[in-house]
Amino acid sequence: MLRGALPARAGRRTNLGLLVLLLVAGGTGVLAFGVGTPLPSRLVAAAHGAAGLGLLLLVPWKAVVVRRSRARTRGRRDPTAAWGLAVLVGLTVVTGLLHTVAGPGLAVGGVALLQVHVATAVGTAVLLAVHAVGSRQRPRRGDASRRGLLRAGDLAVAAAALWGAVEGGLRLTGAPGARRRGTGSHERGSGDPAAMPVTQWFTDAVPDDAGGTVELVAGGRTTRLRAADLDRGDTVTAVLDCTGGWYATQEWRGVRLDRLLAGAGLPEDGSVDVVSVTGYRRRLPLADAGALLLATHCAGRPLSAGHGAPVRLVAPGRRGYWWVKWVRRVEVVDAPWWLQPPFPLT
Ligand code: HEM
Ligand code: HEM
Ligand SMILES: Nc1nc2c(c(=O)[nH]1)N[C@H]1C(S)=C(S)[C@@H](COP(=O)(O)O)O[C@H]1N2
Ligand SMILES: [Mo]
Repeated sequence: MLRGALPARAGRRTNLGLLVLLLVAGGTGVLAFGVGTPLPSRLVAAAHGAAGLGLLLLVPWKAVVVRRSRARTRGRRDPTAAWGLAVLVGLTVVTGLLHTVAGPGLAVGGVALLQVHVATAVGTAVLLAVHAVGSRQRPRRGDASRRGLLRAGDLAVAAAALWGAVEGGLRLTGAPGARRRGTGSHERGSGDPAAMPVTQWFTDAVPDDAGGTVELVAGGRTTRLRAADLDRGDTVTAVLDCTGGWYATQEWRGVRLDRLLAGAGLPEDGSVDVVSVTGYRRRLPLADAGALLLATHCAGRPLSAGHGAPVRLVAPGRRGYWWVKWVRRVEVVDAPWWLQPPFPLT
């Protein structure tokens, strides 16, 4: 890709390069929201950054494609979708980069930059489908030849180098982004829950009254527990890492789920539904019960209303959207945990 004269190389391979980079960026972006453990999330975020930034490398080549296309098809092809795509891709890259450099404080009209990033990425996917399906650029056997793969390799190396340069630049300048977690999240309010953001998934809001009891449904029996009964002194230090781009390390206190469920006669490989008074819910594997906590306290103080009082789930190693707040019901079920939407819909 990066060898030889520009115009001679511009064309089908440029478009296919853009397609692959966009697919990798989109795929790793969604994956980044699914993984919460340090090494996998770091690898996913690095691949995401390299693919997204790599698009910039192909701009000079694509400019040639665009000029040729305009000369050839003048007036016969509606270019609206193509230029809309250009605008959305540009916004996606800029918002991603700004979030990476400066952190989750930046917002456009009250909407966090990372949410704008995801929204423009979704728009990009739609217009890309329109643009690419109409374009009839198909891979050819030659693309997988030694030379074809070498060119693809050049692009991958250059994209990784560009990502490395951005990372190096963050370190050198001491920008906030230099201190972000493997997931790309920036630290906010560790050890100080009052300084930690209160965040809802876009479908939910803080309830007026979260009640004071939790319904436990297991082994055919329903038990109603007062929140105070759930403060059994089990503690865990865990990182709450929101897909909105911030994280905080806190000490949580309450009762471990395996202790709570002990003796209930549980299914071998069942799951547990954790349901909020708001209807928000997540299903987790029972096998994880020993690592999950129903928390009543954070940093030694009762949870605030915003942070899930009276009871919330603490799910170490999982992204924030698993940490159900205002828990009303905990129910053991036979269904597998993956039988649910990958991201909350209610
Ligand atoms: C067309 C698709 C996309 C493109 C071109 C793109 C591009 C980018 C770029 C250039 C960055 C800055 C990376 C860096 O400087 O290291 C970034 C960051 C990020 N993007 Fe995307 N993105 C896309 C889709 C998505 C989607 C769908 C999601 C989530 C559902 C997502 C989540 C993120 C996150 C969490 C970061 C911060 C990562 C970090 O700080 O290391 N992106 N993106
Ligand atoms: C970053 C993503 C992309 C952007 C911003 C983009 C933008 C554009 C623009 C503005 C044009 C000129 C349209 C006109 O004024 O006539 C164009 C032409 C074209 N694009 Fe893309 N494009 C992208 C990715 C792709 C991909 C992934 C493919 C195919 C796999 C593709 C295939 C084509 C083809 C074949 C033409 C020439 C059309 C013709 O000559 O009739 N593009 N693109
Ligand atoms: N009931 C309910 N629980 C929820 C959410 C929600 O919208 N509703 N949002 C989740 C998300 S996305 C995150 S990041 C954390 C945020 O917890 P915090 O507001 O205590 O910081 O709560 C999780 N639990
Ligand atoms: Mo979140």
